[in-house]
Amino acid sequence: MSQESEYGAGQIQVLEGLEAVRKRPAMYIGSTDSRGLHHLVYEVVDNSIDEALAGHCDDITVSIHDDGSVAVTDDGRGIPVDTHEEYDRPALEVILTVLHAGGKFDNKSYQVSGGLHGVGVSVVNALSSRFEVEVKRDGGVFRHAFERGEPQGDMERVRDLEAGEDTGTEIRFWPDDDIFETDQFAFSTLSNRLRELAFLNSGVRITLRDERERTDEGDVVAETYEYEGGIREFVEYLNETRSEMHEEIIYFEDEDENIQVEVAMQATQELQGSIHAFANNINTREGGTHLTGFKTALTRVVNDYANENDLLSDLEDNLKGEDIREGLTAVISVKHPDPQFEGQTKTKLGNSEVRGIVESAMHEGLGIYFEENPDTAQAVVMKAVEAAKARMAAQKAEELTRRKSALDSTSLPGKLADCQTKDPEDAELFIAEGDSAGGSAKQARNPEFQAVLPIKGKILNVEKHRLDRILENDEIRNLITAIGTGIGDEFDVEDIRYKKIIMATDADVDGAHIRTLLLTFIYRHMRPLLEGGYVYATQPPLYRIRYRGETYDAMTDAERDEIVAENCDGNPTQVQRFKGLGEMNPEQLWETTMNPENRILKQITVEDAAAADKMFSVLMGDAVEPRKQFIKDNAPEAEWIDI
Ligand code: 0RA
Repeated sequence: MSQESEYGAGQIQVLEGLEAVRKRPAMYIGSTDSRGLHHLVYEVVDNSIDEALAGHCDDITVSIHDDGSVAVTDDGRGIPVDTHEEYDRPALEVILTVLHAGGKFDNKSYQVSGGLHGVGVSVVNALSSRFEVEVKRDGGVFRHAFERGEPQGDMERVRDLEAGEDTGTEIRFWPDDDIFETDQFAFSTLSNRLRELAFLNSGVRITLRDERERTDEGDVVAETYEYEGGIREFVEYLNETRSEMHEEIIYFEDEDENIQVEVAMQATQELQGSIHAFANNINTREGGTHLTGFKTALTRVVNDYANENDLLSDLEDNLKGEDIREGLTAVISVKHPDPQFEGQTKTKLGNSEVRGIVESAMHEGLGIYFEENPDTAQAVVMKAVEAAKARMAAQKAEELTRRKSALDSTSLPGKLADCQTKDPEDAELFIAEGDSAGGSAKQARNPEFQAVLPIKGKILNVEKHRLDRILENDEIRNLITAIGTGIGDEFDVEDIRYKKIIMATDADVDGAHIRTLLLTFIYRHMRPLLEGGYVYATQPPLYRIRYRGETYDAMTDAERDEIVAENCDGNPTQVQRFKGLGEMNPEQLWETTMNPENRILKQITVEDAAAADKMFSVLMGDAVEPRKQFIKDNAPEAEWIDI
């Protein structure tokens, strides 16, 4: 074959590759909603993190621009710009236009990141209406631009590198609005993930700049994350508002078969544990072999210590894992040359050899720590003994079992106005705040597929009580029975009765508080509901505006002003302010909040379990100052619990 036709064949392959990405974007980035949009940023940042892990980069900046684009800059080696032999094009162009081409270029011993979908930066290019790259390397500055993945002209060398000028890569992309349902980048979503990456990769400095916002002093809003202490500082951060049982963070690391293992942990007085496992920087939400190894060793080391020191005389049995994990904050991070991800959402680490490596690292590390710190060891054991006693007391009185089976029973709560359909796919449950909103909602609903459960006032703060107490609460029991799945270990999503569980609370402080209480409970005891995307909050409008026989709803003051100016010639017939759901008549409630045609629902997701954990412990814990600060810093997000 001649050079020319070979080149032609290469080009065709290029086009096919990116065409496929644009045809089925969800196959490559998971979804085209807000999650998918943010995934584009992570995909680019992952490449910079790989440079950092290979030891060539320590500074990464992510900038959200006010023209809808995001730029990621790093001080790595720069994407190669020499000619790629197979394609006879600059390597830079091949890497950005051929699926999975990136990996072929580097002879890294392993690529640690690569993202959950691990698809490479060419996918970001394919899904961007415009994509610009600037590379500093080989003594020059090179630029190239693309539109929907197609090169616009040739790569250009724009100038020489100046003496002492650093190498690196800058990628700026404009997500294609033909592909994505939203174009809004959320600072809090990006900051949570970038902070997490900085914790997981100690020494890398990551800056997030929001060019859309200015501080009171007129500066660009920016945060920098850099943690020399790595996951030790992650645990400190998670425990900021928890009361810890020992000063220093327990930390150890190990490497075996080219697999790196790091564990950081600290016991707290709280009831909720907060254990997070990562593999190659990916939050392995479904757990896996690293988490199993950690749990097995933890249970064994603590029981061995307790037995050797005669600390279990009050108990008939050894401590259970759950007793020991009560109040424990831990981060487990492994880096593996060839990670296997399994499970429904591909967030479960499958590599079987990891289990033993984590288990023995943990056995040795924690064993040594206990020997050297007998006071802490003693305190940890005593706390677990308390947890075990509470667990057994509840069991002995048959409380827990009786309540749990009562929850399984088919008798639905009397306050529930159930819907006619028994198909969870179509069924919706409105959890309405207070009896008056509940009453209105019962009148307003479409009983074919909409059920209503009124809940009274404030429900129990589950952050503060063990399960036996939580199950004494009527409101919570009604909720569990209505949803049908059970809770905790007994949770089974197969038994779900409604695939939309909608919190209908007022748009005021009380409403936000109740929503947070409900979400805390769901997060702690029915988390798969959040992970499955079954939990929603209503977003009722704040104003209804009438003009010349038309009605308009406004969610904010600004929206009201806009409608008055643009649709009502500045002179509306009526502007009605809705104070709460309970004050709407059933017809208004149906039109604004329940009718699937008009209503606005906000799906509540847990993008990031560590951030969610932190948020719930801050929002629902004892410490007042951090809570005030958190709400101040996260006002819109905290209000909507946008995790
Ligand atoms: C391929 C090979 C090499 C580096 C990169 C890609 C690279 C990609 C990105 C994306 C963002 N920043 C990046 N930095 C580097 C290795 C090149 C070499 O051996 O010098």
